[in-house]
Amino acid sequence: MVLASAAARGGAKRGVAVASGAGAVGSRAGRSHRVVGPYYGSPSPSPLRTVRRSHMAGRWSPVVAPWHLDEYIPAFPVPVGAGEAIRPELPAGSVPGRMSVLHRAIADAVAQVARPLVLSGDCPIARAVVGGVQRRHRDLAVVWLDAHGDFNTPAISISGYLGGMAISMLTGRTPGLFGDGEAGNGAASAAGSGAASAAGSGAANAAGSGAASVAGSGAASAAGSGASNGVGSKAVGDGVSPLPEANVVLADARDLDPAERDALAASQVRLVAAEPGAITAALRDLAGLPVYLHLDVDVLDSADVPGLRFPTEAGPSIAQIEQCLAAVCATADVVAAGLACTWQPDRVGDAATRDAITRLARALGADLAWR
Ligand SMILES: [Mn+2]
Repeated sequence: MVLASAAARGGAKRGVAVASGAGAVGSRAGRSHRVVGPYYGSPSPSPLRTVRRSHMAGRWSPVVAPWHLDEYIPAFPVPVGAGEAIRPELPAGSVPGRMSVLHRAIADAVAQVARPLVLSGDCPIARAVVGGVQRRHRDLAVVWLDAHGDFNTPAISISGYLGGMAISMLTGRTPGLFGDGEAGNGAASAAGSGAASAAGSGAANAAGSGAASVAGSGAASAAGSGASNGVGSKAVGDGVSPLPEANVVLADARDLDPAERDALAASQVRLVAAEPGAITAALRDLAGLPVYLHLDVDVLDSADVPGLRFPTEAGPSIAQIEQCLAAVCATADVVAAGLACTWQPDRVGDAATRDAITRLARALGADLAWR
């Protein structure tokens, strides 16, 4: 097992395995309004018409999942109208086992609203969001903006940090990590407590290389032909269907570990620049699929968003990312979005943090006010 200090930023990410006290159970159900009706304006296809189509997909329902892996974040900001933050009681045990319980609670909350906008403290929660959305939309495309690849696995990660594996989790590259059945206890026993502190248990390595060996085959034919197409032996766990790699558009990912870079290059994931035209061009191949739009705020130049857990310089400005978000919403049916608010826990409650979240949400068409 390797737990080295890594030069690469992704490698520097570390998981923290401290069990946190748990609070009351509370999954929220918000209201949302799915507007169905005629389009107005030009009768012929046009950008304006497309914008209206997306705009009429419905109002956003904010959902707050104030967690980083299995740790509750007390200072996490909660917007008006979001209801109670999701805070199930987590069992003692391994970090993946605890996350499994958490993710099932989040998936349940997400499934109860038509158009969830999920504010989270990490990226792996995307697994729960996708799981909830899949109950309504079987096939999904994912647009993922992140400074990192989130494409590590227990087998290749330098640090073992689970937050750097979020896309691998979604695409079934971490089978056994959370357990493949319904129960979280399965996850705990499969992943083992070793997974909490570092990647290298034998079980995790075996699972990871198994995933690598089936990667890519058939996933290219992804669009619209069934979420399980070409990913038969992959597993996400907790009833979540693996996403075909080709359904994932990964924007930016400027900070990759060497093995992660190789894995991405050999995969079907569509790696693009964080530019509106590049993202929408990649989405064109996935036309017709509803989209889950995920943003890790660390995609932003760290100078613009002080206090991040894993700041990465020389990134896009807020204005550029706003354009990316708006472009995706204008050209695709964005049925769910996630803003991973990966600030340090003592900075996530800052006024500047709320301002940044407000701007990003507004680019999606959501007006957030704060309690
Ligand atoms: Mn991320």
